[in-house]
Amino acid sequence: MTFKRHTVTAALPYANGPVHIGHLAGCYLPADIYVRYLRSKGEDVKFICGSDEHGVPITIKAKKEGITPQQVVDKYHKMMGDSFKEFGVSFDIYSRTSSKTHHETASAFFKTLYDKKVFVEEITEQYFDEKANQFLADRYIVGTCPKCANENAYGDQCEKCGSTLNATDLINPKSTLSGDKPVLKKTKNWFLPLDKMQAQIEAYIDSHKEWKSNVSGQCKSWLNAGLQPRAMTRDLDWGVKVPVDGADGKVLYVWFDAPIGYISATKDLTPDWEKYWKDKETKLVHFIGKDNIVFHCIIFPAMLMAEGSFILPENVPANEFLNLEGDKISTSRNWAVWLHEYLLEFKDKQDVLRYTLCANAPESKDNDFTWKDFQAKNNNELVAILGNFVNRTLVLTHKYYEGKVPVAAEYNKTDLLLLEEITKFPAKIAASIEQYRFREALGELMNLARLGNKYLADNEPWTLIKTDEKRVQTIMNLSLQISANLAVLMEPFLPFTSKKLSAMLNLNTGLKWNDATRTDLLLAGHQINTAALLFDKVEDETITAQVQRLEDSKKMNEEDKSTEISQNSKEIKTEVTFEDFSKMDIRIGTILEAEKVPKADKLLKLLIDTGIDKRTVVSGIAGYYKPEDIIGQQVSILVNLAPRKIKGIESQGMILMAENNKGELSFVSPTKDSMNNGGVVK
Ligand code: B3M
Ligand code: ZN
Repeated sequence: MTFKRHTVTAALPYANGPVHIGHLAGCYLPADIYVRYLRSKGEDVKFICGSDEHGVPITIKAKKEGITPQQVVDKYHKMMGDSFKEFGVSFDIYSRTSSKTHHETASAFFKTLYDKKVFVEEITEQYFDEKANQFLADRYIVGTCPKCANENAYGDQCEKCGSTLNATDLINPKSTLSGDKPVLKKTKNWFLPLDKMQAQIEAYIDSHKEWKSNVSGQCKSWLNAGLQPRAMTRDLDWGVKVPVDGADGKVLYVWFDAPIGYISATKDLTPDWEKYWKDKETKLVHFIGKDNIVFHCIIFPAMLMAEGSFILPENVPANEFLNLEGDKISTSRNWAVWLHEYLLEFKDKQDVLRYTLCANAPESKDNDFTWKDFQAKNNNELVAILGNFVNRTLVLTHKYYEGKVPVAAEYNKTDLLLLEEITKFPAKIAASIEQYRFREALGELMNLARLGNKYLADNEPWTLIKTDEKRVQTIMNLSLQISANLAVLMEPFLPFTSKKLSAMLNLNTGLKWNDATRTDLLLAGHQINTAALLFDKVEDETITAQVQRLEDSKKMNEEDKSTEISQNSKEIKTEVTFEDFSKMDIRIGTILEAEKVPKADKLLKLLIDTGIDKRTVVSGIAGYYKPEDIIGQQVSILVNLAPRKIKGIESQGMILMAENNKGELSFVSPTKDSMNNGGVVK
């Protein structure tokens, strides 16, 4: 089936943190390559994205930072939008789900299904926090996993054993809001009866045998397990209000509203939006990461089917995950390469990261990003193959012909073979892109540069120039044609370099994909511009610095864990005897000196007069106290704690701190000035 137009979406990222390379490799980069290719083919395409601003992750982040959910999403929406743009991700619109259009669209969509009596209303018992006076989303409940006894399992999942859980499965459930045991309370919600739609959804999935195997595999396993009704509303106050009577204090389930975000973003983009969502001749493709498969392949299609007037996704090319230096990317552990930081540190090197991430894309299995590999891809491929070929061609053209394209007088057998080869590339690369095999496509692009390099090396125009000027003209003409074709074909992958090269070649703007089947894009006599290097080497120091930064965050995490001051808890620790307690020698001391520990945000190095001696203690209080403010402060210090090294400094003891339920710290110190250093705390 051929299509008249394309709607391409990339998953709406949660606006609760900046973009990292895992996001890029997972969906934004392949989606961008696909869309740029379609545009180059002259297709009618809309590329849709925006921030997902609802859902529990946002409210959790807000609580953590002590700001409102709106402040969280405002901050990250701007940050993500800016860095996508600078990286060359060419969305036609980057919208957001807190927009008015979205609230109206999602709300109307729900109302349509409600009026069609699609939903099943059900009263269930949900956990409620009486102190916080609110129902608890799964992520706000922790307890013991019934399968593996992990004490910190969430209401929806145990991260230790990987089981999917219901909040009511947890043993000893606790609300993370108040720390109290939540109570079960009845509440009404609206369910999408996926069980009744099983056959319809199965038929839809079955009709798409061409989907990637990682995608259809996940769909099959959901279908085999039997689809269950799923609540499309939640008892929460952040999100799109449920637009029916008797639904106060409820919002749409974030996975109901978020995919509708694609539709509302298209509405914000063009008054013609319906063409892109309701016309059978439109091809709808969703680029996502593997954790979003079920929502895009089963739940969203089910919603669209139930509504009735929309087309269904034609393909959902999901990628697996990208790891970093052998370890899972993690925001909380700061184990990531952040896009905004990369863009600052590697100015004008967007294409190097685009190249590395595409060449290493986790298309069929999880894959690893390493800085060493980044360096190797840059130095051995971009510089040594692509950059080298183009540079030799342009420099020689300037040297021999003052930058004017020479006439190809006559072709010999090698030339004719080469000409034939060149014309095949657009179709080869296109075939891979159309099957969402971007690594393979990029490999083919590089093969064209390799072909050019080999042609130059085999024919040695720099030697021939002394004996056969005519021949050199042909060689240089052909090399220039290859360079021009490269400029066109690399655009989806390396848009910045394509622009640079096109400018150097003084190439017609507006060339399309199929123009690269020609071998006469540069006419004889055409003047090219000054040559500059397309890529420069990435030096060892640069890579070492990046690896060091990651090492530092790993160390920091380990130290954070060991110096972490235990959270407030209602539970009393295991009983100890008086003997146990009296083993601890706690004294009054005075802080004599205080300074920050380099490269450790939370740590201060203190010199303390204990009345017995003067000793160094490393303490995790830098978030609460400035060094200069605590000189002279009296403290309680445990003096017989075994010394240990923190950040290379030997810490000889521990000062006692009180912590309130906001995590704020205060010294435990005597209230009478007359208490002398060395005085015993008992
Ligand atoms: N925000 C999940 C994620 O960022 C979710 C995607 C929504 S796509 C409609 O992984
Ligand atoms: Zn478990």
